[in-house]
This record gives sequence, C-alpha cells and structure tokens, in this order.
Amino acid sequence: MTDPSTSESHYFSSNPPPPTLPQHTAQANAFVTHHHAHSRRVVLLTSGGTTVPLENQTVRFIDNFSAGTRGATSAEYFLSQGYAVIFLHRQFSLLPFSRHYSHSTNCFLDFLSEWGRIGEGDEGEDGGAATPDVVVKAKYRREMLSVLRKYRKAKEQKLLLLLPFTTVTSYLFTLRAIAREMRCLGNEALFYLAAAVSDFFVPPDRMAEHKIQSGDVPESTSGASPGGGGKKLVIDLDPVPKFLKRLVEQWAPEAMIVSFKLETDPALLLKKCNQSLDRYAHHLVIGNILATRKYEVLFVEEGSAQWVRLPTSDDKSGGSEEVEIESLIVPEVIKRHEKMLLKRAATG
Ligand code: 9Z3
Repeated sequence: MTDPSTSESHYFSSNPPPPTLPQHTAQANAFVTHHHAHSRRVVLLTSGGTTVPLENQTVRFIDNFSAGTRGATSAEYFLSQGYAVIFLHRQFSLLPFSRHYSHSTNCFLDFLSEWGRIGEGDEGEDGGAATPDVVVKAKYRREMLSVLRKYRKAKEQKLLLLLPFTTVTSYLFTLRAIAREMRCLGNEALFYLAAAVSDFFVPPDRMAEHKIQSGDVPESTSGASPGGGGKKLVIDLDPVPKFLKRLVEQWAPEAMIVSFKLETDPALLLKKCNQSLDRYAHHLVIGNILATRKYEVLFVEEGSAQWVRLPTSDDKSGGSEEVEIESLIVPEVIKRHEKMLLKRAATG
C-alpha cells in the first residue's frame, strides 16, 4: 500500500498549482493577521462542489450536485456569532447574503418595482419625463433590510473573505495554503469542511491536452453500444489522496476540524462517519443523507452520535418563519469549539 504522505507529496508535486494561489495566499495572510491582532476567532469554511477536468484546455469536466447552500448559510451564522469567515467556495456557487436573492427561482428583478411616477420638478436625465425610481417591493423590504444590514456589517468590519476555486486540485492547493496561514491562530482556528470534494481525478500524465475527439475514442472491447457503434469513452480516474489526514496532522495540528460526510444510503451513514473519525482522528464528523440534508444531520464524535433535527411542523411554537438547519448546526459546532478552547486553556 502506498504511504499516504508519499501519495500526497506526489499529488502536490505532479499537479500544477492554480495561478490564483499567490494572490489568495496573500489575501488569507492579511485577513488572518488582522483578525489575530483583534483576538477574533477565524473559521475556514469550504463550500460547493469541486470539478474534475477531463482535458487540460477544459471543455468537459465531472461535477457534483452541491450548490453551496450548506456553506453559504453556515457562513452567515458564524458571522452572527462573531467569527471572521474565510469562505473557500466553488466559483459561482451560493454566497453568504446574496444567496437570498441569487439562485432562487425568481430573477432578482422580481424583487423590484418602479415607484414614483414623475413628481413635480423631478425631471429625468433626458430633460423630459422623469425616470421613476427602482425600489424593493414592499413585501420583501423588511427581510432585505435585515440581510443588507448584516452584509454591510460584515463588509465594513472586513469579517468575510471570499476565495473561489473550481477544480479539486485548486481546492486542495488553496486549502493547504490557507491552513498554513492560519497556524498562528492555534486552537482559535476552526475548519468547517462542507465542500463536496471529489474522491477521484485524472492525473496530469493521463490528461488530454485538447478537447477529446469522439473520432479518436478507441473501439470498445466490451461490445457495441446501441447507436454508438463499437466506440466507448472510458475514463480512468485515480483516487485523490486523503488530505484530511495531512490537514489534521500537519497543516493545522492545533485547530478544531469539522468535516461533513455525505451518503445516500442511511444504513451506511453512522459507520462511514465513525470510519472517518477513526482514520483522521479529528474532532467532529457531521453526517448527512442527500435526500434529508436540509432537515437532519448526525453529529458524530469520539464515543457519541447525536441527531440534530429541525422541529417538525407539529413541534413549532407558532411562527411561520422558515428555520434553516444551519441555525442549529453552527451553534452546536461553536459550543464544541468553546469547550475545546476551555479544555486546552485548563491544561495549558
Ligand atoms: C456535505 O456533506 C454537505 O453537507 C453537502 C451540502 C454537500 C451535502 P448543499 O450544497 O449540500 O447544501 O446542497 N459536504 C461534504 C461532502 C464530502 O465530499 N465529504 C467527503 C466525504 O463524504 C469528506 S471531505 O467523503
């Protein structure tokens, strides 16, 4: 069996770093230095799915379903609890605050209306009829004002750093670089790994430079496919090295590390979460099932497993407001982070 540290070193030496790495590292450095000086806790929150390119000049890639809802929503709750947030996210996935208005079924213009048809002395730029104002529709105004205030606060206090990635390789290079920048925070640093990270990738020595041509695909030895003649595109993927082990042991040895585990078969969830804890010896695995991830998650720690669930409609004490499960997950995580800080402080 290959030594995990060897496969990881090989991964980083054989794959090219993303061109954005120096810039993102410098931004993370400035952000961490600033908040460290203000004794503020920092969470590195990863969000959205990684891609696996099939060609160097990428036309096609393998992707996954994650829109980044968990990550973007959690970021807002961490900010509301006083954490500074480095939001390492899949480019164009959901972002904190703007998520309320971006990927929803409505076009953002549906939130707006025209107001104030020409008032007296209110001349338009064309010197003729004045242009009406564009305003937020009354029914959205209260909620938008609340989102706007939180967004402004995060911006003014420089509490949120947005760093995008696309491929699994750019994700891993950036994660490693930021983790190293965060080492100065010791156990005040928190890692909340909600991104859906591919387990497999095409290594550089097998990656086509140009768009794969259907004409170049070899004849299949496993028989003809209906309508496709004898051709089949077979994609040969290597496993991505288990970066979590390196994160826990070397990149961020003092930080609290929380990973997410996604399954589709409920019968496997607890076992897989425990396996992950045993293998990487980090602090907490939050298990979720694809179909129910917005309503319930399983917190798995050494020796315990506990469901965190949204109240069912019967349990709700009135209130028609939608409750987001992240409003329950994040305080539970912070409670554990605080406990860890106290314990470490007590043991020196
Ligand atoms: C998660 O399990 C996240 O909760 C979801 C969030 C991706 C399900 P949405 O974007 O979904 O809100 O729709 N993330 C971790 C998935 C993952 O790749 N985990 C690895 C694994 O399961 C460990 S790092 O092996």
